[in-house]
Amino acid sequence: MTAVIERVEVSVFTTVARTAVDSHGHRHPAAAHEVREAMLTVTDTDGVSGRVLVQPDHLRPHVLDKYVRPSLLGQDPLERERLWTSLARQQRGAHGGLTDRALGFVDLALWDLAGQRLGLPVWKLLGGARREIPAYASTMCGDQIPGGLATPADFAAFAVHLVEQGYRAVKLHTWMPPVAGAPSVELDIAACTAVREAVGPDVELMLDANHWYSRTEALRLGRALQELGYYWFEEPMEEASVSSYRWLADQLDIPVIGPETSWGKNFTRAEWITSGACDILRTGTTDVGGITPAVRTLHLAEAFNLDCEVHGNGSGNLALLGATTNGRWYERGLLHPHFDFDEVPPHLHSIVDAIDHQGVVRFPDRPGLGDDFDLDYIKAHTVQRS
Ligand code: LLH
Ligand code: MG
Repeated sequence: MTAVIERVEVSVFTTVARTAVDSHGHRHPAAAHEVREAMLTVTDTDGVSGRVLVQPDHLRPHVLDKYVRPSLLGQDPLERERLWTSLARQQRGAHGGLTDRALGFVDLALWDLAGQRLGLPVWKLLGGARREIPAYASTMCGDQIPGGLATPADFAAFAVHLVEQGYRAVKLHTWMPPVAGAPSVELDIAACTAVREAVGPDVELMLDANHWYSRTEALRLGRALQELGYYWFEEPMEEASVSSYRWLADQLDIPVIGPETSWGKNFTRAEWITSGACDILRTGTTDVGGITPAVRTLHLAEAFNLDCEVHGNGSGNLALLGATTNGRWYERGLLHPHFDFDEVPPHLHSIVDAIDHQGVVRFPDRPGLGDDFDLDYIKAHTVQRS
């Protein structure tokens, strides 16, 4: 008999973090402190579970009871296309209550379940296009931390350190509010110049700046980047204004990449392509509503001869990149001189995206998404279930 979905649970547990987000959502290093994380578990009638770490604000009890459980319970967990579509079609009537991220978390759990059931890593289930990928080092945003990322010289010194570790590409996130004095086109240009001078011409460099510049500020910054031989220019302006990005891309030689944060899943990405608003498309499992629509965006971009780069780290994005050659890099980060990205947090046995000395990440052999959860730790530290 076909197994069907029997349980959908979110467990909130305590763990230890060494980063914290500021009032604008940017992550910075912090002293070790206790935080709450959450795991979504979808289990079928054969006892096979799919698991993914989630942001519980997107999967509150109301969202689980009103949308997720009615769509999933009693259904075949392997029919992801049908389940994703059924959930996505409920977004209109949910008036913002059922987010793209919520769709993404559910879809990731279903992909993990499929991998666990079939004993295969998701990147192979998706087609297996390659076994490894170069990572770019993606820095945290500029800050005011002594010896951190407070000055152009700090960015330059950190970039040299990252290249020594093996990375062949570095992406800067420069200063953004609420950091005092941010944003500043002049300071961004100074940091980008210092990094280029420090690492030389052979390292690929990218910039992800402010997200709120005006058109003229973005153009001035983009012209400086192309002089410095940067590889792409990311999210300098509000992404809802597609015509602003077309205006920018029309005037620059440096590839403009986007959108990252725009809602609207694969549909928005299609609009960016046909509007000529980007030279490289952007997707990501939590940005577009899961692996299922992210695969669609990768194939869509490919058919327009556009690269499509995947935003963000984690097992879902890694699995996606193993299924395509249309994204050239894995975004590894966010990195900072005062933060050890490779340290294994207590709720994991190992990290999914270790790099070798050439800055390359190998796709995991473990079944499912490949996360190496310490389920005993998570169970012992669970403080809430819904
Ligand atoms: O503004 C930030 O903190 C970063 O841009 C962050 O959102 C990061 O995830 C990103 O954009 N990476 O490309
Ligand atoms: Mg970005």
